[in-house]
Amino acid sequence: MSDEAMRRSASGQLSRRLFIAGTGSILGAAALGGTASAKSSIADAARIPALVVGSGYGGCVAALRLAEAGVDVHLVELGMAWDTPGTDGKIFANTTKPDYRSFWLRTRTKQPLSNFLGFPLDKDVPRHTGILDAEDFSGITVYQGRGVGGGSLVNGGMAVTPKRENFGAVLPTVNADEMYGVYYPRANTGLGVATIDQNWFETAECYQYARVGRKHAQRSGFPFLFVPDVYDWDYMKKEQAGTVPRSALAGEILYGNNAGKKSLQQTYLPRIKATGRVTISPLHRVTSVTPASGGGYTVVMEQLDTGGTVTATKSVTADKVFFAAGSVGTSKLLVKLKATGALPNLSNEVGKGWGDNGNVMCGRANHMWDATGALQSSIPTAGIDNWAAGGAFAEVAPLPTGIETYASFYLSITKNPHRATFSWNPSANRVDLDWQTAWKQPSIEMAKTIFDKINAKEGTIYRTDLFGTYKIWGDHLTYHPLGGAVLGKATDNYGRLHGYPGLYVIDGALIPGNTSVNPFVTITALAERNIEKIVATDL
Ligand code: FAE
Repeated sequence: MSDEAMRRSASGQLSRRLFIAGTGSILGAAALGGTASAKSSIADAARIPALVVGSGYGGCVAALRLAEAGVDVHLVELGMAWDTPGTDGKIFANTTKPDYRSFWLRTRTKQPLSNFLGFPLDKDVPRHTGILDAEDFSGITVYQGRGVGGGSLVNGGMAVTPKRENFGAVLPTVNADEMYGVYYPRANTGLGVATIDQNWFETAECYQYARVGRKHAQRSGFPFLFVPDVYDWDYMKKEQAGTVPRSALAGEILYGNNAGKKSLQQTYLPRIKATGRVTISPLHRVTSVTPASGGGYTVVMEQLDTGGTVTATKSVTADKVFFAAGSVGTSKLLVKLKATGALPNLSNEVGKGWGDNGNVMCGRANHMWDATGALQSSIPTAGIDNWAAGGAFAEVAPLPTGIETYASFYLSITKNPHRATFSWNPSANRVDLDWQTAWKQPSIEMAKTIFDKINAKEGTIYRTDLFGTYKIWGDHLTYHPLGGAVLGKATDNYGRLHGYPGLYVIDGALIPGNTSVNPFVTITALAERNIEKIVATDL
């Protein structure tokens, strides 16, 4: 989307003409009338060549490449379309003011950073099919995006290709030469990845926090890296200059960005719509996939209203089904379908190998001479690399409160060895995950290899007020769920599910629990690799 389009979008003045021009035919027309009108969405009893479950990175890559190969695709998405302004004229809510748009079917927010200066931050909100799902399992809360565009709608856009020497541990059965020669470059181009102008970084008020983070990292001898992102850096410069409506500089991120960020809505999805071969059905939840008597698969789905109530149940027959509901969504579906007899021949590996990418958060309290700035860009742009020596890569993250906090905040990705398993719980009629909160301890130890050293060097301490009262570590959550249908185990080496020709996994469920860095570039690159093979050999 151009800067002009983003400005209009941000101020809620998106014109009908601009919108249709920008989004293509079927979905554009339907979206203007609200969400997921019957006309735009998938028809009951349809017979279709390919159905993609979920519209995050894996789902968008699959839909685009299948459509380009001449296949008609139905892309079915649990969340909303996120193309219609809300009551304040904006599509997305601000992180500092969560409202009905912010959380997936909750009546109270569950913010990752739950407290500040001793005060709890959560508040009541109307129950709505909002954008961020805080999905609770017994030992962990897994944050995920809900909507057409999946996690790209809510994430920080940090677009990191793992170091080549770490790739063997990330995807051991995949040819690294092909990934680094072809598919990582393809993913980076498709996603619009770019690195901040480092001259601008040195003076930008909104990155004072990152410069303080760099000073502290380097004084303790840690390598400090600039991290690429999908944010439009030219737009951010204009935000800082005050010439466009602010998004990253207004604290927008967790509940969506009204401008600036190149989510899948600005990259893969316009290309998908331009093929004219893809029907997108938001607010549809796939609940069952079974072999159909005449070949292909019967796919059952529920249509929801924005209160989460089921308004229709549809059943279609698809020749091929691509599971792209995210690591948790895909794993839960497959585990249920195997256990309940819908797909009994799925591999016993289904549901296994799930990890949290070693996520753990913490904050540090700086001295008064190390102010981190009242104005902070919500888009992180740098990290501290202690992976080889200590098993941790720490994002220097913002704390965009609008006031000076003297705090440095970090999301660490660590080499946590624990892997959890999803299993069907028949009495509760749900899928459980056996992760234990205590399994975060190795991640804490690895993060401490960085922050204990920095604190000792700087004479500073950890913040204890961000995740509760006197609690240092954000060890109850992950932003990066990975695994559950691991490549080469639950599937073959290209995501084909064992036992069922025509069923594929093409999302973060394929990746065995850890990518050593933020995961979406790897998810996208692996999807590009796999779909190329599937288009060439299976169509
Ligand atoms: P995903 O993007 O989650 O898409 C799955 C889609 O399937 C979702 O839209 C679901 O609503 C939908 N779905 C689920 N169940 C069903 C069903 N039954 N029927 C129909 N649809 C369904 O999957 N990663 C980075 O690399 N850099 C970052 O800076 C970063 N920051 C993050 C910040 C936050 C707050 C969060 C939550 C995540 C962040 N991530 C980041 C993680 C990243 O967004 C995530 O790895 C990818 O989005 C996963 O991509 P998938 O295609 O696997």
